[in-house]
Amino acid sequence: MAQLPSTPDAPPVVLTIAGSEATGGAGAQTDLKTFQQSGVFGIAALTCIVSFDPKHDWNHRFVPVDPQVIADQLEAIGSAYAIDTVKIGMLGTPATIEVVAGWLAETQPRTVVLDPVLICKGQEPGAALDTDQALRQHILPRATFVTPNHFESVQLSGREDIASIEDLTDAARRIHDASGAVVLAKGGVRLAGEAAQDVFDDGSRVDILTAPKIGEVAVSGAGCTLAAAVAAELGKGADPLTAARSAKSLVTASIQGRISSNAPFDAVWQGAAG
Ligand code: PXL
Repeated sequence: MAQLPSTPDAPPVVLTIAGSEATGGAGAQTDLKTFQQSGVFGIAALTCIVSFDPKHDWNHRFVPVDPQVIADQLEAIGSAYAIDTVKIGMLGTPATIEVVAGWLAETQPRTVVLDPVLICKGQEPGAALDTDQALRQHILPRATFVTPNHFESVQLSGREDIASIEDLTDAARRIHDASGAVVLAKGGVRLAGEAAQDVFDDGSRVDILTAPKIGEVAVSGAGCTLAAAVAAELGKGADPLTAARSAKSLVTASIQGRISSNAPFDAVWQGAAG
């Protein structure tokens, strides 16, 4: 049977390559909700499954998806759609990174938004070292837009510490210089003051994005939402700074509308953006 062509106002297709976080506060679940809220057709390739352990302080139980199964998902996706815009979230192992880097090299998507998840709450720092190294070496050079949080900005910039917006601005520039990507470095609740400030640096201009801080505790899924919303906006054709601004306002609304559960952290709700 012949396929009907997509309607002229068909939404852009945006892919997330990310992990599942079973409670729906972060990861691929969050990315797909963000894509829906942003008006793009969201699809996902799962890299790992994270199940918090309520009996052990809600630590992460982490199970990687078999590298061949990741390759299979990407094969199915790439055969169905010409992928132009990708968001990359948690990859989790060097083997996963190898598969994803190979697929990016082969497919050459125009826009690659990287949320450089170096370590998740509850993960052993030591166990993550090889993964961090592989991410820097094989994925970061393929990113066109990168959204490090405070910890990731310290790691990726090589700075001793980031204690002020000036430090974060310097870190963003260093990460841009090292990667060539547009950088949106997030201060979040980690920088003192009334506002949640992020530094945007595309190599030619630097902007400080500011929104009122909502509480002093980080909410699960805010970083995933930001990167997914940037990808969605870029997929719809926005320029990087406009995409960053729209994404930040979606995150602010999603934090404002957060939901609580029996887990010790609240989860963002993108639907609150209306
Ligand atoms: O928030 C970072 C993150 C990303 N992806 C997955 C996660 C987490 C943190 O819990 O579980 C799958």
